[in-house]
This record gives sequence, structure tokens and C-alpha cells, in this order.
Amino acid sequence: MASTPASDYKLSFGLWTVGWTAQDQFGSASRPEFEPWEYLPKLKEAGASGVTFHDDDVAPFGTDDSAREKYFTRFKEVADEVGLKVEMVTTNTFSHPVFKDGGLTSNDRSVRRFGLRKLLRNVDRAAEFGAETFVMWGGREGAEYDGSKDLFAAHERYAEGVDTIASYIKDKGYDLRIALEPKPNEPRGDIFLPTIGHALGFIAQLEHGDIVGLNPETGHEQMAGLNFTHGIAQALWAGKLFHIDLNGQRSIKYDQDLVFGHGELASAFFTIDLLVNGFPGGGPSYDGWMHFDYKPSRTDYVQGIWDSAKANVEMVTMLADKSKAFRADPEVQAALKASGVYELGETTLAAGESLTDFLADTSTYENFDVDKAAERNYGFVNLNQLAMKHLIG
Ligand code: ASC
Ligand code: MN
Ligand code: MN
Ligand code: MN
Repeated sequence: MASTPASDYKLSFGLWTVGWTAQDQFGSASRPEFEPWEYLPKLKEAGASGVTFHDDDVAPFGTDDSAREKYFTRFKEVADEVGLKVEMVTTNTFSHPVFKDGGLTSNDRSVRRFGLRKLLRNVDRAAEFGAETFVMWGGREGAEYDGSKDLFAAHERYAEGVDTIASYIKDKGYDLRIALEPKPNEPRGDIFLPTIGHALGFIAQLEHGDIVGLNPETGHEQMAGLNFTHGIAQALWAGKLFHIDLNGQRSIKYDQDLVFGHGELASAFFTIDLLVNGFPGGGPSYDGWMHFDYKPSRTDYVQGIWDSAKANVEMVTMLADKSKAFRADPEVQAALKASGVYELGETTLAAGESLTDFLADTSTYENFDVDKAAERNYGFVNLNQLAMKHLIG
């Protein structure tokens, strides 16, 4: 099967990923820093067609207005020149110490008002640059101590903040949607909206939830011990998978931000299978960007930035090819059928069947042979082994 060129997928990178100089809690930077636009030609070369940034990645926090405009103008010029779309923009409400107790949920009202202004200013930038998605990762929205927050008020203030931004987008007529990014912990001991499920529940309570969806990150769900593919499947089912952050994570520990597929490989296979091939029986499919939010390892120098960027693109491309071959394989199709995967697409009640008819159908319950039904061999192991053969065979 011919390999799909990377350019056939909408692949993008956060500027802060390749731009990470590898300063961590235990040591100083292990790589030099370049000007924001200097990363762009090499991102394109690595196979990206889009780039994203936090406001402060392009113009450092506190830059005066005229210098700030120069940074953004230069960045956009170079992005246009090399052919990278600014598909998403996000806001840094976590680095400066003013945000140490959060941007939208700080106990300090003056900080919340400052955070909201920083966010709204960046909405204008997102619209100006033609971004489709405005990601909100509330890294500092949370707590270390349960008694330090009125947890009801915290959710009220979070909803107030997101609704205010959404209504601003609508008032301005911007063609932009908000995508919330869940994460269970780090940098806070506990972050609000820790998982996809929590965030979906939150969105359902919003006044302007129609333009608010999700930007789930592989490793963030896995840090909570959850299944990422199941998570994005529920987001798709709810019509809320607006954007996605792909990376790698090995088990429940600190946020590793490895290259996609360098964590849970089998899980990565089924993530790409879902994103590229959709649900086996149809249903909503993902047509958004596949965005890498990873970190080049601290042990790699400048060459490693570009080795790891290319590795992300290769992993998606290889897994897409393998998952397509998996779905096209007649043996797999027979196994999917034998396993009842397509059967699940049939409604449990027949079309037009009334509840009265259902209750009167003795074949359903009174005469149902439970022992025989219990003997069914679903063949899930066989099916999974076929997937593994396609993955590593
Ligand atoms: C984001 C985002 C994250 C964090 C993290 C910052 O915007 O999606 O996961 O910021 O990458 O280091
Ligand atoms: Mn992460
Ligand atoms: Mn992320
Ligand atoms: Mn991250």
C-alpha cells in the first residue's frame, strides 16, 4: 500500500515544543534558544503544515506594545513565507508568578480580571491570524489543599471566564471555537477539569457551550490511568472533539511529553486507527488537526529537536498506514464480524418497536437461552492479535 505523504494529514506543532530549551525543576537549559520564527522552516521540513503558540512564546510576557507587534508581524510573515498555517492559538496563564493560584479561578479577583483581559487580547490575535481553535489549558487552575478553595465558587468562576470568552467571540463574529484541555495534575497538585469526562460535564453547564469543545492530550489522560482512545471516542460521540494534542506517556507518573507512539504503542495504534479510519460502523469522524504537544528530550541537543519532530510525523504516518492495512485486510474484516463489532451498531429495540411489543416478546427474556448465549466466543483475542500482527508483524 502506497504511503500517504505527511502533507496529506493536517499536522501541526506547538512552538513551545521544539522551542523548549529543556530547563526543568532540577537543572538549567540544556539547549540554546532561537528566535520564534527561526523554528518555522524546519517545522515545515519535518512535515508540518501548521504551527501554534502561546501569546508569550512569540512575544515574551511584559514586552511593550510596539515591540510586541514587531514580534507577531515577523512571526506571521515567516509562517506565511514557509507555508505554515497558524491553526490554533493558546494563552499562557501559568508561567508568570501572578498566576500561581490560577488565571480564571485565582482567589484574588484582581488576578482573575487581569487573566481574563490577557485571554481576550489573545482571542483578537487568534482571529487576526486566522486560527480555527482557541485552546485553553488551565494549568494553574487548581489547588494543593482542599481547604484552600471554595470548590463551588471555583467552578462558577471557571464557567464565568469561559462563557465570557465565548460570548466575546460571538459578539465579534469571529470564526473561532474554544477547546478546553484537561489534565489531572502538574503543575498544581490537582487541576480543575482533570479529564475529558469532567470537561464534557463542565461544557454542558455553560451558557455558550455550543462553541466550546475539547483539546484532549494523550499523556494527560494516561497520567490519570485512563484510556485515551476511549476518551476521544466519547468526545467525538458528543460532537466535542475540536482539536487534539498527540504525545507519548508511559504509565501514571510525571507528564513525560514523549514523542507520539514512544509511550503506549498499542494504544497509539488504536488512537490513529480511530482518527484516520473512524468508527467501524460509521458515525462522526475527526477532520481536525493532529497537533503534537511533546518535548524533545533534555538529553538531546539541537539535532535532537528535529529528529524528534520528524519522529512524531513518522509515527503518525506509519501508524496511519498500518491501521489502514488493518482495516482493509479481509481476515480482519471477518474477525470484526465474528466478534460482533458491527452488531453493536444495530439498535437494541427494532425500528418502530414499541416498549409494549418489546415487553411482550417472550424470545427476549422468558424463552431466551442464557446458557447458549453465554457460550459465545467473542474472539477478541484473535482480533487483537491480528491488530498486533499489523502493528509489528
Ligand atoms: C499548553 C498545552 C499544554 C501545556 C504545556 C506547557 O498549551 O496544551 O499541555 O500548555 O505544553 O508546557
Ligand atoms: Mn503533557
Ligand atoms: Mn497540551
Ligand atoms: Mn503539555
